Amino acid sequence: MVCANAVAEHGFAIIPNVFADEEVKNLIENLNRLNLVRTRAGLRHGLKHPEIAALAQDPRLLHVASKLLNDRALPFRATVFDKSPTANWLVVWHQDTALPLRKRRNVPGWGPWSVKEGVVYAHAPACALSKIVALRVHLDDSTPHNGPLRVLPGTHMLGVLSDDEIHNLANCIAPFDCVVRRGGILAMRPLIVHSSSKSRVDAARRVLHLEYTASEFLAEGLELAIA
Ligand SMILES: O=C(O)CCC(=O)C(=O)O
Repeated sequence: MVCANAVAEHGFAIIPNVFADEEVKNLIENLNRLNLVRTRAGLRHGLKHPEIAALAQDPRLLHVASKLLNDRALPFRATVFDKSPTANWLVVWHQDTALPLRKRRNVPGWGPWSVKEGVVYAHAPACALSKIVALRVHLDDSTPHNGPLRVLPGTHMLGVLSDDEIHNLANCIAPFDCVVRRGGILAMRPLIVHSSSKSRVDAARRVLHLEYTASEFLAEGLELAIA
């Protein structure tokens, strides 16, 4: 079930049928019951909700994450991406380079800094980002029509890229649409260049995006916040 070679080579892999339909239904019901303060695209800082924190500790997810990290796996951030007819959005090509940290500390290679919903963030260097893996749990089928995540395979190996470099890569690498059935997982490295389009249909496309690392200390004196 774990495709560490595919993730190492391409920066992503799809693992189908990890959660049964009933488990996904329960998770959606739990999420619906929470009084979520959401952004337009979904919800940040999901690990403060016990239901989401418990899912992040699911042995199946920890097993996949620790195989990909080749070490233990600690969940440190959860984001719900909720694309629907009432909240239809797109994201342009980018890499995930901002990390939540406990405290601001000026360390070479880290920054610029910002604060989102009370949590301190810094853009991180490639050496820190290479120690992270994300597992995206699909709460709905993602299809070619409802704005699936789209990736540029292999770009996770190119380090932190400028906007111009990302733009040029998007013009010369064929994108791959990560179509994943409900209950399946997409494993991805944060540095893979990715985007998603607006949905063209009425079907919702909800994803729980969980990030894992082996240690909260990614650099001298910088500790990840659990967010
Ligand atoms: O779920 C999506 O469509 C976008 C996800 C994304 O942009 C991200 O993880 O940074």
